[in-house]
Formats: sequence, C-alpha cells, structure tokens
Amino acid sequence: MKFNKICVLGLGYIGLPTAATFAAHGIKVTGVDVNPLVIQTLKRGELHIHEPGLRQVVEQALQSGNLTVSSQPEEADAFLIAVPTPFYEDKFAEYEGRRYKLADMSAVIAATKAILPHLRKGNLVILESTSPPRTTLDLVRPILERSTLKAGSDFYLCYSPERVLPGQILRELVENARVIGGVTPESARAGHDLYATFVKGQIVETDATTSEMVKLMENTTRDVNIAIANEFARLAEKFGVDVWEAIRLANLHPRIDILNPGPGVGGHCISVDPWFFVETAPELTPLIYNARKVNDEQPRFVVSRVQEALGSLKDRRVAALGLAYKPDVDDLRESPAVEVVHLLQEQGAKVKAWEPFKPHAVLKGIHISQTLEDAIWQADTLLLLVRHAEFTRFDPVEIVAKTPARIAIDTVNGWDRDAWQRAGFQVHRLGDKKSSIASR
Ligand code: SAJ
Repeated sequence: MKFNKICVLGLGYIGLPTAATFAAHGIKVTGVDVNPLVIQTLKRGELHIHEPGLRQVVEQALQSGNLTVSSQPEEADAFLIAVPTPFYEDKFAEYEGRRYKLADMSAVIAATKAILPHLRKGNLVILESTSPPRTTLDLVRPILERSTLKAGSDFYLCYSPERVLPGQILRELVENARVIGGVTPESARAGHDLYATFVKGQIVETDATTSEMVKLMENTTRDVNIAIANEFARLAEKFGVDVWEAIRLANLHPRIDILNPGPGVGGHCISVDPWFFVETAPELTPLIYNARKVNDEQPRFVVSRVQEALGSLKDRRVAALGLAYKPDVDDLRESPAVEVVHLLQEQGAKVKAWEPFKPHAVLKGIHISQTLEDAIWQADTLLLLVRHAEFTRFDPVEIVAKTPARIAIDTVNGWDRDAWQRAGFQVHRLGDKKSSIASR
C-alpha cells in the first residue's frame, strides 16, 4: 500500500518525533494536537518538549513543507493516534483489598472521534498509545464503525505500540523492532507498509490484542524487575550487605540480570502501564500489583533512610541533586525524585533542588536552584537522587570546597564512596549499610 499523506494525532514525546520522521522520509504529514499552546509553539518553529536531536528533525520537516501542524485532523491515507493514556488520579477500584488505579482513555476516545468525519474507504488507522488489552477491538473499532465503514474490510485498523526510550527516541524509532497488530491480516500488512517507510528494525505482523499485550508485558516485566531490585536493597541493608556489590556478583551468572535499585519508578510508562493489566484482570495480577506497590513506596523508603542517616529531618538543609524521573532526561513527570523532595519537606527539611536539565522548571512547593552552587552553598547534606552523567563526574574535592555539607547520601550508586569519604564526606548509600557503618 502507498501512503502520500498521513495525520498524526497527538504531538507529544511519541507523536512529534514520529510525525517528523515520516516527514523526513517524504510523506506529507499533518501533526494534530488539541492543545493550542503546542500548535502555537511549533508554528513559531519552537519545541515544547526536549529530546536529543528532535529540534533539528522538526525544523527541517517544517521548513521542507512536509510537516504542517493543526488543531484538527483532515483527510489523509492514514491516521496515527499517539495521545496520552494516563490513569485517573481520583478514581480507584478494589479487588480483595487491593486498591488499583483506572486508565483514563478520554484522549484516545476524543482522537478517534476526531478522525471519524475524515475516514474514507481504504484508509489505515493505527493506535500507538499504550492501552489496556482489547482497546483496539472494543473501544476504537466501534467508534470508527459509526462511519458505517467496516474495520478490516472497508478500512484497515491496527495497534502498533511505541517502544522507544526517552533520550534515544529518534534512533530507536528507526532501529527498534516494530510489532504491528491488525484487526485482520490485511490491516497488519497495511500497517507494515506504512512503518516500512523508515523502520530499519524487524517489522512483525500479528493481531491487535497480542500487540497490545506485548507492549504491556514489556513495561510490566521491567517494573517487576525493578521492584525486586528495590526489595533486594532493603534486604541488603537488613543484613549489612552492599546491594550494589551483591548485584554485580549475582549478574556474573549467565542467566541473571538484576536491575538497579533507586528512589522509585517514574515516568509516564513503567509506573502506569502495569495498572492496565491490574485493572482488566485484578484476580490474575497479585504479583504485578505488589511490584507496583513496592516501587510506589520506594520514595518513602528512601526518605526513611535519609532520616536515619540524619537523625531528625527538622530544619536540615538538603541539596537534592536531580529531579528528573531518570538519568539524562529533562522529564519531571511522575518523578520519584520530586516525591522524595516533597516527603522530606513534609518532615521539616529545607530542600533546595538542582536539576541541570531543567534549571528553570517551576514546581509547586519546591525550591529549584538555578545553579548547582546555589543548591549546595548552605546545605548540610547532599542527596543524590538521579544518576545524571554529569553528577557521576563530580569531583568530591571540588564539591567539598563549595559546600558546608559533610554528609553525602547516594540513592543511585552514582558516587565513588571511597573518593567522597577521602574528600571529607560521610557517605550513605541506598542498599548499603556497610558504608554508613564504616563511616561512623
Ligand atoms: N529504573 C530503576 N532501575 C533500573 C532501571 C530503571 O529504578 O534499573 C527507573 C528509572 O529511573 C525510571 C523508571 O525506572 O524512574 C523507568 O525508566 P526506564 O528507563 O526503565 O523506562 P522509560 O519509562 O523511560 O521507558 C520505558 C521503556 N520500556 C522498556 O524498557 C521495557 C521504553 O522502551 C518504552 O517505550 C517506554 O517505557 C514507553 O513509552 O512505554
């Protein structure tokens, strides 16, 4: 099948790079977003999100005329839905004492409805947003069939999950394997033809619900694996073991690959997607549910460790280093580091945060310093919350000259304990009671 023009609905972290990449490969793309600020920003040639390399690709796509942006979809050969699927903050359900969150599918519903007036025979519609199993069949298909066209025979319908890693989106869009789930084999084939425009990785055709499940299985596996690493950190502390060393040694086993403990799981994917399984099958998902609980409780655990290290948190002056949800990105959404800061403040600590990827960010209730120096010059404790590469390169001898702090708490194994101790810091590391015992 040949595609001359497509509409991408949702110009966020997935939709915008995808739209720009299609445009760079000669397809006419209308990028659609319901947020007028996004459209205005892009029309000015600016970007509302940060992703390495994205500015250049979007600028070129706009200048070439292949990418235009609009608040409304229009007729096209294919429609690609890449809108957010968060969960409701205020709606819960419960199964046998397990309270779980519910997916907010309103953006998918609205985007699908927006396509309806423009849907023509022979079109292809693809849902990319991470969704509960059967969304394509039971939610998207009935809406589109209000057009009186039939999915699978009059138009093609697919689910194809985005699987790109924030920070590496442009490369992974092209190189990652792509799973295309069609409501019919012909739909999957049409989806294959579209992504073949730029995907260099393997393109695999399957059915829609399998591909929805594949996506959720990937992120749920990662969540469960991080939860066990976090639990190992707690166990290691109980037994006076350094969890980082223990993980390194366990990973020498050819079939073991334990992930890293840390202050918790953030972002808008891994901390969200497992709930889609729990919501649709609470009776089958006690492990997935409990892994989510472990990771959600991790910021509180980290704060209890900080409190233990400092005695009391009241009026302690803490420099929180890093607010992003993970290393080397500027994304603060669902960030465990932000939650740690809030919890510390609740217990009376005076926190100044420093986030090198977003020094001008404004977060309600958090003092964000515009320079590292400002964050640390009056601190009594340095708290490393994100393993940004630049933090791992800190020279403790230089840092000690800029701060009165003599306590360094490392929640991500980003600092060389011995070097920091030699520079004069008392070092505490998550999952490692050995260090705090040694330094006392
Ligand atoms: N984290 C740990 N320990 C680790 C690894 C990660 O605590 O060993 C934390 C991170 O700090 C972060 C969170 O987990 O807070 C999630 O980070 P991540 O790098 O694991 O994943 P995301 O959310 O940035 O991107 C994931 C990716 N999924 C998988 O790796 C299976 C990506 O490929 C998906 O496209 C993306 O979710 C998505 O959009 O669904």
